Amino acid sequence: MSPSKPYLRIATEEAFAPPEMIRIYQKILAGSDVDPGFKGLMGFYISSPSERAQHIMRCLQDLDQIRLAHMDEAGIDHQVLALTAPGVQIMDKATAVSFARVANDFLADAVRRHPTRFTGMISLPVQDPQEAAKEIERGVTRLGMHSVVINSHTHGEYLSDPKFWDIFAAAEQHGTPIYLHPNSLPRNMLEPFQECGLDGAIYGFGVETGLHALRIITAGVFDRFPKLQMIIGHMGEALPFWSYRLDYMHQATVRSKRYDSIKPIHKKPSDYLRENFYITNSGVAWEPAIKFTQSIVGVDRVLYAMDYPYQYAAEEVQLLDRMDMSAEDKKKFFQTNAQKVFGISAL
Ligand code: 1DF
Ligand code: MN
Repeated sequence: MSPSKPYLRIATEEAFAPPEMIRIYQKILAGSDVDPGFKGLMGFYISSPSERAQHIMRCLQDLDQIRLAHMDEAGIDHQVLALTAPGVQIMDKATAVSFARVANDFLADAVRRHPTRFTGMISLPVQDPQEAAKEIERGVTRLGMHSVVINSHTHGEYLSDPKFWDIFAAAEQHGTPIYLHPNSLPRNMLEPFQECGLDGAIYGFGVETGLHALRIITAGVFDRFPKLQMIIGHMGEALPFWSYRLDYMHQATVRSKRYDSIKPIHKKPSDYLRENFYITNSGVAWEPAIKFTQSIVGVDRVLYAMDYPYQYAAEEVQLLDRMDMSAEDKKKFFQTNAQKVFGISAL
């Protein structure tokens, strides 16, 4: 590598959508009793004539020339790709099981075409935890993938429910970290966010995904699966900033025996953040927040992400290049942490 290029830039929360998935989404959107959060999110992107929506739809469906040109333009050497939210989790169970395989095969093909540019995350039919566990195995052994993406809740259900824990068992067994990515808000949470236009990436996504990660922690998932690793974007969905209060109030709540649903766990909530989570800066090209998060979870656990194509901003890359941070830590942030977490071999 030349001295002018002291690290490669690996972006770790980058979205794609096979055209066939858009057709499935169109069918769901044309049905009755459509999930209102899904309608507000994917209904918008698929049908809006706005320049932003049309551009995003085009970029999502391209895993060749358009995307590679944008990566070159912004200086992104490598993308870690995830089926865009909500992925297969909005589908009925049978469609989710069959289409997850199609989407993972589609992604594996793109990685085979551009092995030095793309790495894939395995999509899961969370609706069927046993099939999801099998898909992790297939993704690892047949498709050469080493990480998993789950788009937060599935029809309003959370992974804190032990009925989903076969997924955690498989992820721990195969050493595949799970990227807990946002989804549109579930029905029972949507209204107070949507009526003021704050349900999406501006705020609602972070609130709901942060809640989900916290539910996983307080349910004792990491006591049961201590080697399990998760990844959360958007600067940890603000959880690092909450750490002190979470730790204090968690022990106070447990001791007061106020809720049956919040039982003692082995460690403090922030200990799990430090030991079981990686955090990406997707959507947050902001030096103080990145450094604060590094100070909470350590420089080995904070990674770069762009959130292409939803936040394609080449100038943010330059901004982050100029962060006042040691060369060693900056290389961890942009490159080597991602290589380790996502099992990236070809660069
Ligand atoms: C948006 C943002 C959409 C993110 C996404 O997937 C997404 C958005 C549908 O702005 O509507 O992944 N994001 O992660 O911030
Ligand atoms: Mn995203």
